[in-house]
Amino acid sequence: MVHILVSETRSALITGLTGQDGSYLADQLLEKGYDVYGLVRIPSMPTSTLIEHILDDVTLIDGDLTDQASINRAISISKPHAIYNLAAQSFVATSWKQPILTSEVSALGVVRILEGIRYLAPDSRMYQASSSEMFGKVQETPQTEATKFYPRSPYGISKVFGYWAVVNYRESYGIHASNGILFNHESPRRGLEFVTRKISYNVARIKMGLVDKIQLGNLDAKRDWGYAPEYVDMMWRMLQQDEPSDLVVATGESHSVREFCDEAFRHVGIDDWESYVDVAEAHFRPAEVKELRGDASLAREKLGWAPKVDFRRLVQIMVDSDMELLTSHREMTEPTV
Ligand code: NAP
Ligand code: G4F
Repeated sequence: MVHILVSETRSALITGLTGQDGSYLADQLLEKGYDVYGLVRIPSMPTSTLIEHILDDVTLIDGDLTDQASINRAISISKPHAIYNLAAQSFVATSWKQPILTSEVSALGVVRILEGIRYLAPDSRMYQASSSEMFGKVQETPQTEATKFYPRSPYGISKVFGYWAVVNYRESYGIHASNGILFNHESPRRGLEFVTRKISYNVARIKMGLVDKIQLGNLDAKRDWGYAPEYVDMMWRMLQQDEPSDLVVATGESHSVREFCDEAFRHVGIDDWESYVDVAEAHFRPAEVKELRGDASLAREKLGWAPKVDFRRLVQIMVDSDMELLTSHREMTEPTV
């Protein structure tokens, strides 16, 4: 069971503050009374809308996961009780195009954080954003904490490296570091390059007559999709454990990209959605992860965690939010990937 740490104001350092998870985590930690610090890449600041609403409440420290000095500086300034390492080159498709950068950030970046903790904040607790992509070409279904990894992309490989770095620093130096093995989680704050948001955003555009069609890749890929704010809550819960551990966080259900389209178009009253979708070779991957489905029994048992937002509700939340966004005339620039 969770032991909640109650004491003086606690401080948390979040890497990846400007992303989907970082922004939700900051909201939740501020709500709990933490002093929140974020390691941020300065060029992203003027454009990051996800943290606009909390800019007066958080302390931004410029830095980069490829730069040890900036990580050390961030740790020295924030004196964190908790460090959430959420920063990554997180888009799987890009990891084939930028494998070295992906490894620098998403693999070696984890070691840099751990080294910073080791020398500057050995008593702080660390959360590492590990991923179901580590299971890749799955060796069993559903996947649990005991399932063997078989990554299928440079991104997946880098996450396996980060996972083992956390385990090794825990065992070597007694650092309180945990891996959350999170399955896909989505929300209105999801980047437009990821398939769920690409669909919800374009379904809204099609409904409003702003575009005619959407181009997608493999419609048969299946994912275990959950709702991001609930997954971020689990990150915090994991750091409240007396002993660090590695836990799968998932809904236990998988659905295909095709089903996501079906639900999203149906929600806006379009039944013949196939005529609005073109399948394009450019969106297929060199090696595909066909299906991911997680078993979060251990998280449920140890931390009392269970997802509440189901697949259909998730799709509705995302489509409704994009309809609202476009109704307020805020069209976004779509990435070309
Ligand atoms: P996201 O929205 O893509 O956010 C990634 C964050 O990393 C952004 O804040 C980005 O900053 C930052 N970043 C990228 N490169 C960096 C660098 N070199 N130095 C410092 N910061 C850098 O990702 P997310 O969906 O919130 O995911 C959070 C973490 O969970 C990631 O590690 C991801 O790999 C992992 N994960 C995600 C899922 C999921 O389904 N969402 C599932 C499992 C694991 P900029 O604004 O400057 O680009
Ligand atoms: O939305 P995706 O790009 O997410 P993917 O590759 O599952 O990765 C996400 O989840 C991981 C957890 O398992 C995270 F670690 C990672 O950081 C990221 O958040 O693609 C989902 C599926 C893939 O099988 C892809 O081939 O959708 C398929 N797909 C089909 N058409 C497409 C498209 N994906 C994208 N991005 N764009 C398409 O047009």
